[in-house]
Amino acid sequence: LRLAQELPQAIESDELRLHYQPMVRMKDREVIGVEALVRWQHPDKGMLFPDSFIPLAENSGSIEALTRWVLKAAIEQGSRWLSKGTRLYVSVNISALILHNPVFPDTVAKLLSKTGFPADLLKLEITESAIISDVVRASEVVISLHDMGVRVSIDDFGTGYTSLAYLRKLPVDEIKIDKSFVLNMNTVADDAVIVRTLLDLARNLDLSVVAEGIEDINLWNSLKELGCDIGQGYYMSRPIDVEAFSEWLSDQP
Ligand code: G
Ligand code: G
Ligand code: MN
Ligand code: NA
Repeated sequence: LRLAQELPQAIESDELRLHYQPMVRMKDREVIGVEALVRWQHPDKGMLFPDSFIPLAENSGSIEALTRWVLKAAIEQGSRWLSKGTRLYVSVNISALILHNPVFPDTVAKLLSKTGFPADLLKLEITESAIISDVVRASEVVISLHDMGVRVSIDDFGTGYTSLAYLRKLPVDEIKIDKSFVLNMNTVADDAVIVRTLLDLARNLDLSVVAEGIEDINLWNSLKELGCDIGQGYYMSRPIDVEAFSEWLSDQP
């Protein structure tokens, strides 16, 4: 409760940070984007992870301000990279509440026009449950974002119940296969079947696929062989701060 009360002030006084995890095109190992993941550098408690404060933000009305802060920071960082000749898309996680807010596309449009950041370098990760819980509102928002050129990705794919009809009707660009399936695909036959089925589904619907949770080279090789488009996971890098990320990037062959 105390944390929830502290959050608005923490956002104001810039206690939030972004960490970045690379997203790698599997066919040629090119780093093409990052997922931006928020942390709270709390003055007493140290670095807090999103699972400990995103739900509080959602329940206490701070999620709008938090999302705005994250989007602005991610877009500004993407712009800094771009101005140095590093073209990376930035992918931002969006809560259900935000996805159901009809003014959200306008917020995004304003942030993009202020910075001049290309809309097609911004990706928004939404969950299946956020779509299902209010299909009508979510569709309107997703359609507006798509019309602006912003990319939309379905996060944690396979864990929810998105009907195929929605996947086909909504202008979604990509699915992210949840790490719970990826992590054990080389040891649990059912998980391998699920991953292959999701890859087939995505291909048939002309969607790009990200596999998250690639923790070792065997998972990398299996997914590459299956034709997965983009990989993300500890095998390449954990989420790290911007300085560490720049260093990591310059070490890539
Ligand atoms: O590495 P990690 O602990 O960052 O992420 C844990 C969870 O927090 C993930 O499910 C991720 O989607 C979520 N998350 C991370 N950053 C944000 C954010 O800026 N907004 C929202 N809504 N969720 C986030
Ligand atoms: O739900 P979402 O996909 O937004 O969450 C991303 C989360 O996955 C973050 O908490 C991030 O730290 C975590 N993550 C990223 N790569 C790996 C990985 O290879 N293994 C595991 N176990 N978690 C990962
Ligand atoms: Mn995500
Ligand atoms: Na996920």
